[in-house]
Amino acid sequence: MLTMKDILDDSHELLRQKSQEVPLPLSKEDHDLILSMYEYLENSQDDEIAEKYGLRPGVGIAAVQLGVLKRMCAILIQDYDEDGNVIKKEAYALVNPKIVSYTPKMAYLKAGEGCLSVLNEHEGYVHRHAKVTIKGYDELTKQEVTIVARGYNAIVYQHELDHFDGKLFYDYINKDHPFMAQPNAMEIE
Ligand code: UDB
Ligand code: ZN
Repeated sequence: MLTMKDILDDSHELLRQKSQEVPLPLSKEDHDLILSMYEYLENSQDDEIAEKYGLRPGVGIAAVQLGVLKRMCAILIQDYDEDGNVIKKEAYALVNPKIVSYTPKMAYLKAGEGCLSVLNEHEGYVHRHAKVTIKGYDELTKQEVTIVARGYNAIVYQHELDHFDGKLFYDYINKDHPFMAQPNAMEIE
């Protein structure tokens, strides 16, 4: 199973390189890797397992964060009710996902972003498209998928897909005015 020691930090130059498209169907090696990435997200969101292995609770992870320059990422975004039951789950193991359209309207997380590969805090707003449509192949369901993501979910996909092109969230923070919102940008709590 993957743990924090498998995840590269941003001092590693691989994180700044471009990932390559992956041939389908996946090789056994690529299949095992993307499933273990998805499993990391599940484990990290399980309080007991996360505590036992010291996992940061992740909502997304890209292959390059494990040192593999391939355009693959896993996503696990869950909503819970007040008793802690999952009421909504968005789960994918995406191969070659691509943004096919987006709204000009922007959004940012009020609390800013972090990254499994970034240990230091980088404060400030990270503006991203408020709505994106993504196409790719999902290795969990073995089919081509079209995903329409809004708000927080849209931010997660853009953060992960940026990893494919060597981009990190803090590249987008305005150095002089980190908390200056762009006109008409939507704030997400
Ligand atoms: C994350 N996690 O996974 F509401 F179960 C962040 C880290 C960097 C803090 C681990 C996160 O937002 N977790 C979270 C939030 C919840 C419920 C829950 C877990 N990422 C993914 C990443 O680094 N991918 O490369 C950073 C996010 C910042 C904005 C979008 C992705
Ligand atoms: Zn990241």
